[in-house]
Amino acid sequence: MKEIFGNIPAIEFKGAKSRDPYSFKFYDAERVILGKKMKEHLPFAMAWWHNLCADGKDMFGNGTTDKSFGAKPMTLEHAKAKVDAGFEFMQKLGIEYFCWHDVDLVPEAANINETNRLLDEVSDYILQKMNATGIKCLWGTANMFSNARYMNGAGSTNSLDVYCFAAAQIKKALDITVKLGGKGYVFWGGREGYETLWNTDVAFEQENIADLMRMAVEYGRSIGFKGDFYIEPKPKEPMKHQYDFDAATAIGFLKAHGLDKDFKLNIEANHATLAGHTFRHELRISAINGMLGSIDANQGDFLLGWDTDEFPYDVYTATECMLEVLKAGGITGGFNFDAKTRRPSNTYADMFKAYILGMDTFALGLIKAAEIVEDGRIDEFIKRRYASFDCPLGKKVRDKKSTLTELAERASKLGAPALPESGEQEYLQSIINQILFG
Ligand code: XUL
Ligand code: CO
Repeated sequence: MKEIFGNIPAIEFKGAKSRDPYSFKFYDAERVILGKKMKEHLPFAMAWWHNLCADGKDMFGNGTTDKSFGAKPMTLEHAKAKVDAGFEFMQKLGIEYFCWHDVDLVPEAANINETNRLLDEVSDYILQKMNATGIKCLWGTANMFSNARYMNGAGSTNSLDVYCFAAAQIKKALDITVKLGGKGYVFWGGREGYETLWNTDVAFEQENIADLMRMAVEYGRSIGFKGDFYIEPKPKEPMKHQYDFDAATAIGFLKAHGLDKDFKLNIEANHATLAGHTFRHELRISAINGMLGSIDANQGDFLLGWDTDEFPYDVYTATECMLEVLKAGGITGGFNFDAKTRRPSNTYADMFKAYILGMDTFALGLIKAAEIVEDGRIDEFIKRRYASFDCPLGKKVRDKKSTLTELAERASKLGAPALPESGEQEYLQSIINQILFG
């Protein structure tokens, strides 16, 4: 078969000094870090939508990038050309996974039965490519936010017909996820939210969203889906108020509706910052609740208040992320680049350079996070910081066996406690700089 990216070579690791733009500087798939190969720490995934579909169109202008891959857009031939392009792309970069929405794979037809037929055909073709290359599906999802019918949401809609349509899309997307052996199934509640309380019954909408998830779990398990369901929290955009605001909100929602055994979270870096959190905060909140499932690896722009989905280059943030992942013992999902090239970066070559940047950034993050773990000073400091609890009364607190009366007795003997020891934030931050740049 004729190559689509014929002028671009397979990307190899050439080391930090390499000036070859088509080489990894830090991502060395086979390099062992803390007992595990880099590629096992970092199961990277290609996002079908940004990489194979998005052409740079924005609210103010037309597309800048040709993603026809030699076929007429909105045809089955084009859907298959995207499969060819995607697998060639992943093979050249050594990416082992991909993620998709139903409408990324095929153009939506006028009738859902026809859309589903197209999905069957294209997923057959994807499966052939998967078997030939060993590339795997990380997760699938249904796009329940682009079509006008979802203007009031999918689970949160006020229309029973639209609610049924959402159910049908989820059912089919789960069928395809199982067919492709996907490790996960994502709910990003794009329009699951509201604009104004003057027309909204929040309790009813939230119950219906949860029930759609319950039905998805029931159906998924009945057809043999053994992976995790994920919620991908995001506070706003497109809706003003979104129900999955952040990790803590999503975890509370899952627990309140008895969905926490089947669901974990897919944490996206740019969504974290939109919620006014750091990426690291969202990862930590998920991890300590046993719900860190997968990661959408991108970054935002602090000068812009929307979801810019940039390829990650911020090594400091990537290091924090990888430290959280190492501390959590790894993730069951992967690192999906839900990221797009900037609009003027409009060539096929830019697509490759963008992934090289993202993969190298996370590889550097992993290398530096491992150095922080091996250095040990941060861990020691945190342990020491809570050392006052290492006494019989502190142990009772840790074991949740203390009473207000006995704690008050100790306070009364003290009269007034001494100030806690310094938090030494500046010293700790200087250790991080020393490890990053020393
Ligand atoms: C949107 C977003 C989505 C999800 C999948 O902000 O992140 O692409 O990752 O629906
Ligand atoms: Co995302």
